[in-house]
Amino acid sequence: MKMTFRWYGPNDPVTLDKIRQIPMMTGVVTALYSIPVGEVWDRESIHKLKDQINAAGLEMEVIESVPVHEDIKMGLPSRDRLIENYKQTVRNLGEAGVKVICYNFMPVFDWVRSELKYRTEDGSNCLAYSQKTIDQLDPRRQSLSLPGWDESYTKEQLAGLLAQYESVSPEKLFDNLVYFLKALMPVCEACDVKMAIHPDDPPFSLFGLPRIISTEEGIDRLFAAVNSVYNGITLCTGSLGAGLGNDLVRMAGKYAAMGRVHFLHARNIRFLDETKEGLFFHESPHPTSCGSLDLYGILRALYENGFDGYTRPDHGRNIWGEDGRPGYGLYDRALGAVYLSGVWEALEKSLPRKK
Ligand code: DNO
Repeated sequence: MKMTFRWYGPNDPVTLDKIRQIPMMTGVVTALYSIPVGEVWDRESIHKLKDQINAAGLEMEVIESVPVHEDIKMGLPSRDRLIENYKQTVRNLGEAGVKVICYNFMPVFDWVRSELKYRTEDGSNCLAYSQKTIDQLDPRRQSLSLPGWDESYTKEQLAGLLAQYESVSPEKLFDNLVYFLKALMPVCEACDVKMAIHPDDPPFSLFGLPRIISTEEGIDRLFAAVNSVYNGITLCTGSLGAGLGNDLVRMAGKYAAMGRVHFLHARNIRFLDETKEGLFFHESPHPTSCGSLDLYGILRALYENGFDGYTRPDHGRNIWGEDGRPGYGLYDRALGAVYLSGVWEALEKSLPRKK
């Protein structure tokens, strides 16, 4: 397992020097945030970023994300030109030693939470999701401020985009994803860059928009439709774990055995209401006993089935007075990294692998 840490670039208050001091940290996961979605990431900017990271003693082998333009997701005629750009970005990243690209295919919104600073009983705060709160929001009417989505849309642009999506069924979205990946695979194979789709977070439809990478069935279908090891997933435990029917230990073992888990986002969540209508969870410290997900069981299933890839501690809480970027402060993620590395060391020293 290669432990990495998400870094939001030179303006991130969690600096490379701090990340470097976390035990067993090998690299950062980052992106070129200034390039508009759909444009080619040029060699010069990629190398500049890589040099800066390498100079701090860290690697840049995983990119999160190269965002996919909405026109590709909707299957508009402009998609072919945008896919050509994406291919060139893959080539340029491959040349710079990047091995994995994490991306998602969620229409309009990336990850969605209803609360950014949910206060937990130990005095820390974290991200939380309340179905009841989300059900009261209407992005067609209100200005939303949700973490993790592009706030560069005006209210009118957002309404226009949502209207365009009314004709995009889940079937069509799936076909558009397959079209995108089939076009990309030869380049990925030639450049040895693996695509790792991030599951929908949360893993069900929101605001009437389709979501298709939410369940074991959806992932199986994608793997069958584009049957290349370069078409894999980012196993995000917190995202898939919010889907009440998802058996994460099973999925982790199965996809690791297929060699399709290219990146692990390890995070725990704690359910306070597990009904569909009242779903409420908040993010919790990473260890198994702190949340509702069996982090140990997931790591064990991955280990036993041959996973040895890139991992990062996903979202942390704000602790010790830190007021970090939602989910991405330093301290709790650092604790998470050390917990994950500790579990992994114990697995390596005590258990054989199945393959
Ligand atoms: C949230 C992240 C996501 C992820 C994208 C990948 O914390 O895991 O925003 O980066 O979905 O494209």
